[in-house]
Amino acid sequence: MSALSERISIHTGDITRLAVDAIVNAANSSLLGGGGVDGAIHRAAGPELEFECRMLNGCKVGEAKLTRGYKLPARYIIHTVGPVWQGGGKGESALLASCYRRSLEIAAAKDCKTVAFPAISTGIYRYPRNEAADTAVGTASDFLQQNALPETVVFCCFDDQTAELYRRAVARLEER
Ligand code: AR6
Repeated sequence: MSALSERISIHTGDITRLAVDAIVNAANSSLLGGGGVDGAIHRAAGPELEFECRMLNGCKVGEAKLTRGYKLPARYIIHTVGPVWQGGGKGESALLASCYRRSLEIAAAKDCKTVAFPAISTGIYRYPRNEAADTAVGTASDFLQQNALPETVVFCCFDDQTAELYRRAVARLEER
């Protein structure tokens, strides 16, 4: 087992249930809630989350901002805004990589040992799942190789097919 595969874990299930130091939210630039995983996180965290989010003045695509986790088992929520897929020629891949990198930087600055990510942009924002998994795993792995924290990155997939894409993305990276 390489150090990399020991520090990346792939989980199938609901990210709001994970008792980790921080979960990442696939938000929109208003940070005031929405559908998908964002809606689930706001429902599970409770109304105080939106109250804190209102003070943050939104968030740019590719950037990330931190709040408390409120009623979630996770201590923090890192809200990031993924790109809307527009065919791939509008810098989507660099913006998606930036979401992962900025979220990991914030997690490290808060001493988070374990951080869980959903598959950012692959739902309502229509980013192709396979390409998104490659970017997620590649960016996280670069970060882990250069930083001691977080110790572990969890990719929390909502279904088994997505989890399988992540397993293959990790395997491709380890073959290199
Ligand atoms: N746990 C883990 N993953 C989940 C969960 C959950 N509870 N619920 C959905 N997913 P999406 P986006 C998966 O649409 O594409 C919101 O309205 C889902 O299967 O939540 O970045 C925001 O406010 C998919 O793989 O986020 C924005 O407006 C992944 O999470 C917009 O949607 C991301 O799907 C963001 O769109």
